[in-house]
Amino acid sequence: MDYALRLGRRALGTTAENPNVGCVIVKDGVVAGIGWTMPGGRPHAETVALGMAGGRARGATAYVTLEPCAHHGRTGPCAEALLGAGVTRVVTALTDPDPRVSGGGHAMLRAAGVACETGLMAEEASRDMAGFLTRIRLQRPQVILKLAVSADGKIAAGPGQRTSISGPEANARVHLLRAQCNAILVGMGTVLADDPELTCRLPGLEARSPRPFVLGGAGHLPPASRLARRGVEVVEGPLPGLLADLGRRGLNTLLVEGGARAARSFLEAGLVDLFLLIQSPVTLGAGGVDMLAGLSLDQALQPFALSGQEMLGGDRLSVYEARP
Ligand code: AOF
Ligand code: ZN
Repeated sequence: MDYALRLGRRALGTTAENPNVGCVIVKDGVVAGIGWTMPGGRPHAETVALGMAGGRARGATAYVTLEPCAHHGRTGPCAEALLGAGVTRVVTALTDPDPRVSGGGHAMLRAAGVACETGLMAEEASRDMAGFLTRIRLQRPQVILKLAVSADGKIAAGPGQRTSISGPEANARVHLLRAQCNAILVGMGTVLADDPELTCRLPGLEARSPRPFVLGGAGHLPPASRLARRGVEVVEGPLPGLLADLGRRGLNTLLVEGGARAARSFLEAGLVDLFLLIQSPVTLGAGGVDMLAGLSLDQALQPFALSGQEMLGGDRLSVYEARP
């Protein structure tokens, strides 16, 4: 299952509105086939793994990170494909909350006499597929807030000044995160101050840039800005309605990259699921721009629990998960 989860993670950010599922087929202790959900959401992971396994799937065990689907979509149900290939045991991490599946895949397999267990590495799978799970359960994308701040809690040396705060290792991690998210959003203040591009610039992953959005309100999008030239959507209005709209459009994950006012709005609305705080050792001084536009970090972190910390070069990344 650990291997299947790793395979599923390769597809992060590429499968919306589908989840990023991984599948490993094992016959007599040997891996016979592997697969993950293909870009755009089809073929599903099981179909890919069965294709590789061929006749070796007969009598094999399939490890799948999500319950095999039971509905007729663009192709037949994966549960049926597993049965057709002669798989005799299926182990899954999670039940699929999609109302079209929701236990139906497991039931179909059991009814046909397949040994079927679920719940293996469920916690890890819930983290990996949090985007899809959040969209199905809350009808909105999972919101990941990322902020890079100085040792004294500033995001820029002064108002309107583009300031680089974190080092190359942290920046590379942020670009990987962009590749793994469906959409990215910044406030108009950040567009005016930084003129960001919001693309993934990791070698080989350039095609995986998330769809860009700007939260309007403070001024207009300058026609000569990088985002205007790329084509960006300016969105406005109360955040819950805005997120519901992104959810209806099939986006599983939204990365909010600042600035201070956008971060504060999402935090105050209780709409941040994952808060990634990058703290650099540099000091910007009293003239710097406060990281949360007046909201204290202690207060902002109240609804979160620290779930991990690591050093990225000289910068510290702290991961906070919203408490359920
Ligand atoms: C699986 N394996 O790899 C994925 C699954 O629109 P469709 O027909 O592609 O179906 C989408 C639904 O299928 C999606 O909402 C989720 O319930 C399931 N995704 N299922 O067995 C996979 N990606
Ligand atoms: Zn399927």
